[in-house]
Amino acid sequence: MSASVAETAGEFVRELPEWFARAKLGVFIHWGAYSVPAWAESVVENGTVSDEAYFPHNPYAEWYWNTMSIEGSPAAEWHRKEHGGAPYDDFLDAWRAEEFDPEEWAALFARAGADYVIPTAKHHDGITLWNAPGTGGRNTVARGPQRDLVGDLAGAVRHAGMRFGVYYSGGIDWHVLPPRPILTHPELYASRPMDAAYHRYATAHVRDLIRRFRPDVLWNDIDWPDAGKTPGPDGVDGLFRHYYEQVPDGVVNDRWGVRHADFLTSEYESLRDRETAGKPWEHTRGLGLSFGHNRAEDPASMLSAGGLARHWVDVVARGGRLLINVGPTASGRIPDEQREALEGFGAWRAALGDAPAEVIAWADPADAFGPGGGPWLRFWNTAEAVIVFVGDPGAHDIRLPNGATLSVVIDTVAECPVILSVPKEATR
Ligand code: FUL
Repeated sequence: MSASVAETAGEFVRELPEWFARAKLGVFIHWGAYSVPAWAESVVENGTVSDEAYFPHNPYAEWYWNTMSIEGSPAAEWHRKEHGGAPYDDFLDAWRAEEFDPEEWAALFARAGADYVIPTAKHHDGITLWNAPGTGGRNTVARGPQRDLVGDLAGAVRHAGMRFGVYYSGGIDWHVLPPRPILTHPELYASRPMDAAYHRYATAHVRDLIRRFRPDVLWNDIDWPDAGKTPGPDGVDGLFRHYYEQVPDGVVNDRWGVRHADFLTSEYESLRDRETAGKPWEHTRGLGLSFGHNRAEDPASMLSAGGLARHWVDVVARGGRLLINVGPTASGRIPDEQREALEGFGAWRAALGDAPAEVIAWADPADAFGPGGGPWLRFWNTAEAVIVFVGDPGAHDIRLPNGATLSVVIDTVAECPVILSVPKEATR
């Protein structure tokens, strides 16, 4: 179905395209020159500590350029010792992607049951993963991998039957404004290039992405240059209008700094209020504490298949969709622990069938959970059944959202929750 769109003064009124309304799982890919050092401390989780405790110990390996620029930070020390303080762009040339096999990645994501896949087309370091206009050769076609990574992935992902979107860092571009460094969230928003020239540059990139790849999702990050926020055909509104004309069932996220968004985003423990704002939403996180591959990731903070299953079930039970991230190595391999989590999750999830039923929002969102203190429970409300996910073994009298009681004995819970389907009649 293609969505209709009406628009007045930057307020687009459109139905959420059906494919996205039903989508429950996306795979995010953070892959860049930062995958060469692939290093961050793995001690804090985004959204759980103050800025002061966060930025010098940033767990996101894709933030390496900023974190290595913070004097006295462990990343600065690491960079000096391991890389002799080399300029960041040396990593672009060292990034070879020699093992990259887009079909093999796409097959893995499809086995995990992904509905859509979103790679970073340009992250904060400003390096484009396709031959973007105006980059003067600072892209992966001219340097490093010497491949159109976005194009190769778009083809493979669609061939495997999934939707394809792109991430684009419209707000932050460190090749335009190098990190000074950034130490707080206000500084983050203030260190966006905001002028008209950068707005034109970024707009040309997004238009080029639309023309070449017709992305099903435009996932912008950290706002948009202020010069492009004024209403009119040349600003973000005009860009959205053009996008919807070209890709009628495409969607845009909420990180453009303008009124319109097709869906809201939360990230780890940040922006969680967007999950209950009454709009479509997507939660994102990495399998560990980082999006980019981090060779120093604490194994204890990695989601296994079971952790991923619980996280996904929880997000969907509350009406959202999960955009789970993989961080490939610079050579182009999905690290074993990430691969195993996706494979194990996919094998478990297959029990739900190829096209899991549409999950209907509960009248009372609290009905997504069982009562506290009991076994780990989540309830999916579908047209035909209430699907119950039980995360703990034992003899349970499970109180369903309609008040009926379901008595079950669960001998073992291997890793992922046990799935029970209770016909709707039995829950009335
Ligand atoms: C954040 C970025 O700063 C992270 O590096 C990552 O891309 C995440 C999805 O969005 O805001």
